[in-house]
Amino acid sequence: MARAKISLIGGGQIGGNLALLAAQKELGDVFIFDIPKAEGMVKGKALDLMQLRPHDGYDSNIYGTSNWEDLRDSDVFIVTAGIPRKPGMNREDLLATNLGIIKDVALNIKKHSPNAFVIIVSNPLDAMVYSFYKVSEFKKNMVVGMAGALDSARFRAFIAMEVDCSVQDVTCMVLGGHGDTMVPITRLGTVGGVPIKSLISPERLEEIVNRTRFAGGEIVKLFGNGSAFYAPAQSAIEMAESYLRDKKRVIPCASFCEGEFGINGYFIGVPSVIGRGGVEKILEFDLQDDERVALKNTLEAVKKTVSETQL
Ligand code: A3D
Repeated sequence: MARAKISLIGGGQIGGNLALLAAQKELGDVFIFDIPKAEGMVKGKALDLMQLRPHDGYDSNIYGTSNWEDLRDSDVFIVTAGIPRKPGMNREDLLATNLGIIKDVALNIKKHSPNAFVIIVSNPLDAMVYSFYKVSEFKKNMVVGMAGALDSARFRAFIAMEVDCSVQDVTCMVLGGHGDTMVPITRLGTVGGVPIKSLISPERLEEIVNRTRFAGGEIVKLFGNGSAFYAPAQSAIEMAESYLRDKKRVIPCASFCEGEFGINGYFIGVPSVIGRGGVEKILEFDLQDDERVALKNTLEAVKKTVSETQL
């Protein structure tokens, strides 16, 4: 059986880590793509990763390129092309620059790999994934945005830090857009099956929810230049792995809704089953009134950013 071909569009901070994780998990051969000006950088990263192979013993090949032809017939694309945030910027401030980039990327992916599964990471996420979908005209199940996986991982990490327990036993999900209006569903969070609401006071839980909402910004401020990359990379790899290995993991991600949770015609963070069919289904459940209001609020924020893409 041929190895899967994984193409990473953008070989910056997240792109480099995606390559490392994809190779270490032997998901397939990895192509790191960037603009011609950055071709030396991605070729260098690829070579460095090839030389890491004897330590880890993985057999994936890693290539760097700025030639779309090399990406022909890829199985999966993970798109991080664009610029990241600087302190004081919100994700929407990236819209104009990253929109131009995503349109170019969408047309090239459509031309070279029309059957691929595409995971968008570039910000502002909800608008980027929507633009990619519209320009590429891919089927809705083959395009997805990475955000909920990261937001949920951040929420889980903070809960584990608070309870002082293994993060493995913390289950929580964050729905909605990838911005300050995201919706952590605290009601369904558990630690080893015990509801988090029985372990953490409402006031403290509210602080944790707020830290989760602004977790990306907290890191941007600490870095001073650029945004988080380790956890974002791992979140996208989890989604790629679920597709390539048909694991059917349930991952909160920005999927195209057609009536689910009362949302129509937008990509928004919802619990999604990812398997060989791409986003195979969305797991819908009854929301409480406050959650419904919060989801409506986040949808308005997504609609506003999407409307600015003028597609
Ligand atoms: P960075 O290290 O700057 O890498 C971006 C790369 O994209 C650079 O190497 C650029 O040269 C490259 N690039 C620019 N234009 C093109 C193009 N047309 N084709 C191919 N490559 C191009 O940024 P990063 O890796 O830290 O972040 C990448 C993106 O992910 C940014 O938009 C971030 O805001 C976003 N991000 C999203 C999340 C989510 O949870 C959704 C989290 C963290 C970062």
